[in-house]
Amino acid sequence: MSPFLDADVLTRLGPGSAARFARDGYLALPGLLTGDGLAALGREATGLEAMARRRDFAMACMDDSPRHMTTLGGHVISETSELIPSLYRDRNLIGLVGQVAGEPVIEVEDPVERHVLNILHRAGDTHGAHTDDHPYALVLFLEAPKDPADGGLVHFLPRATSLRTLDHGHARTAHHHAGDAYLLRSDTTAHRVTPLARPGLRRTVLNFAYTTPAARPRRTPSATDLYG
Ligand SMILES: O=C(O)CCC(=O)C(=O)O
Ligand SMILES: [Fe+2]
Repeated sequence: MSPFLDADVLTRLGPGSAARFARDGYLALPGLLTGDGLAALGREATGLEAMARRRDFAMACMDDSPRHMTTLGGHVISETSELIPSLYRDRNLIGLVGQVAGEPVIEVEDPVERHVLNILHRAGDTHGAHTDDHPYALVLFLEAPKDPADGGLVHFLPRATSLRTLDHGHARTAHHHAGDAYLLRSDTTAHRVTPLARPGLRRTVLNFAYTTPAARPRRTPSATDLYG
């Protein structure tokens, strides 16, 4: 395992992680990044932020849900960073994702979508409701508000029939700290990130997308809208 990842995260979680993921469409992976991993990826993200672009729009293909955030697509990340693409390809990390997913997973070919950087850094910044084009998303937290009352929570509903169902009842929210991660069944779980509650807060994540040999990616304009 890379020195930047805690190889024992699934052991710490105990048995039943794959079953919980299948039921919830979500599994928290607290402390997946080691202290060294968080520091190195944090430095990398700080360097990349200068190249990232501000986005403020409603995404038409996702029920006009809001995007108020700064993003950088995988194609630009690959030109600048060795660390992020090599961590994305890490065989042990891909093995861990497959263990939780309950099926072997593979890298996404699309250079834009495979690994992206999302930064919320202004009051009200939010990554609105959507589903992803690829089946699995591993989200790594580099910065996050410490207090759940400050927002930046993941709000999600597995097996969602529409994005609107996120607002009705059974959806869950989850709070994470820097160094944590979660795995999401991201093509069928409606999800969003709740707005940052006040100025002075930051929430920075890397999203690693994975697929399966059998999956046929949905082709929505969402990645081009947000990272193109
Ligand atoms: O920031 C998050 O927790 C979710 C990111 C996400 O949904 C995405 O990049 O597609
Ligand atoms: Fe997503």
